[in-house]
Parts: sequence; structure tokens; C-alpha cells
Amino acid sequence: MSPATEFSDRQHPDTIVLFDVDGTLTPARAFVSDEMKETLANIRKKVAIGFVGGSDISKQYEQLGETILEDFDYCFAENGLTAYRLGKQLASQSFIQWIGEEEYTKLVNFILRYLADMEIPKKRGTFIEFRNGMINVSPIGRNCTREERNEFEKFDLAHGLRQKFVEALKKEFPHLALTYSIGGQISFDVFPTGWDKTYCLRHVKQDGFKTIHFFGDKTFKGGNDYEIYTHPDVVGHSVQSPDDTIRILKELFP
Ligand code: M1P
Repeated sequence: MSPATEFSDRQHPDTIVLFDVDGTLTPARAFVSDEMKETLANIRKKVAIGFVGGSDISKQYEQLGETILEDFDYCFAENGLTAYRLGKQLASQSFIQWIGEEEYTKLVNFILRYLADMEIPKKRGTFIEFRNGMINVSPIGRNCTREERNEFEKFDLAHGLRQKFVEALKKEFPHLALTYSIGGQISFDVFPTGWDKTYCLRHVKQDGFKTIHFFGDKTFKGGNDYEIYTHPDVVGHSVQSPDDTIRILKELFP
């Protein structure tokens, strides 16, 4: 299969570079730097580029800017369950259709009861965020402040709250093929097994790319970049920070 004609102006039309967002293109839940924007615009002359984040698209607009649909060839939110190619939205699947209302209600009820019994110093609001391809569960609540977010992360590191929560869910719902992924600071994602970041590969493969690079920071087993980073069709790059991403990009595409 030859690469899609829309990318024939690139120096390497058969290569795509995909990036995780938090910790790779931006600091966690913060804004992209001008230096990163400039670096991405430069490498886009050479290869196709895309991001693949766990968050929903509204958070990626906040972090990467209002022009993401123009700045990236591919935009993958929720691991690719919400997908755009050259500014146009692609067909997708939904979590609620997959799980069905009955099982979903049981899952939510269990989560809410577990949260109510959880002893933590602070609770705020939006404990479950319902998204297209997943739900996101946060013991402190998504609308905590940045300071509260950092506090929770430290508290969780010391007490393993999210890990225990995930174990309880696995025990309660063994019949559901769900994956629980701790990708950020204050929450974890719940989605059908297989709907991890490798989900987005089905979209890029249709364009005939021969080389697929991926950059991510949570590339360790259990991290939400692990599956795509270790995928046999992908050249994985593990980074420590956005600066690290820029450094490797400059080496790869001088
Ligand atoms: O992109 C990584 C994660 O970012 C957020 O996590 P948190 O708010 O816990 O830092 C969430 O949007 C989560 O869904 C996502 O996987």
C-alpha cells in the first residue's frame, strides 16, 4: 500500500510520528511551549504528525491550543476513540454502546459507593467523567485545583489508593473485559480491553505509512503508553519530559 497522496509533499511521506500529550508534548495538564510548537511545525515539513492522548478532546484544545485540527495531521483523543484526520472527524465506537446501560449502571453504582467510603483528606467534584470511549474516575474529583491535584498525587503515591480501587473493580467485575489505566495524576481511565492507545493505529494504517514512531513518557508496564510503545509495528521512544522529546526529534530529523 502506498502512502496517502495528501502527505506526498513531506520529505518522508511514508513516515508518521505520534505523540502522547501529558509529559511528552506538555507538562502534565499544562500548556504547550512555543519551542515545542515550533519544533512540531518544522518536523511536519518532513513527516506526518499526530497526537494520541488519553484525555478527551476539550483538554487537548486547552493544552495544545485552539488550532490543533490544523496543526496536526491526526488528532486522537481518548486513545483514538475520538479521531480527526486532516481536520475531519473519523467514524468511531462508543463505550456506552459497548457495555450497555445495565452493566454500566452496576459499574457506576459500585464506583460511587466505593468513593463514598474512601478516606482521603479532600474531596471535590466530578468523580466520574463520562466520555465517548471510556469513563474517567477520580477519587478527589476532576475539578480540584492544581495545588490539590499535586497533593492528591503525593498522597496516592504513599497510599496506593488508585491501585487498590482498580483491584476492587477487577474483583467485582471479572466478567467485563475492561482495562483500568492509571495515566495521570488524580484519576484512572476505564475502557474495553484493546481500546488503549494502539486503537489509533487502525486509522493511520489505512494511510499506508511504513514507519510509525511513537513518543511517550508512561511507557513502563501498566503505564498508558505501554501497549503502543511496545507494539511490533511501532518504533517507540520513551521520554522523561517535553524537553527530552524535542532533543530526540532534533536527532531523528535534523
Ligand atoms: O493523558 C493522561 C491522563 O490525563 C488525565 O489524567 P489526570 O487528570 O489524572 O492527571 C486524564 O484526562 C486521563 O484520562 C488521561 O489518561
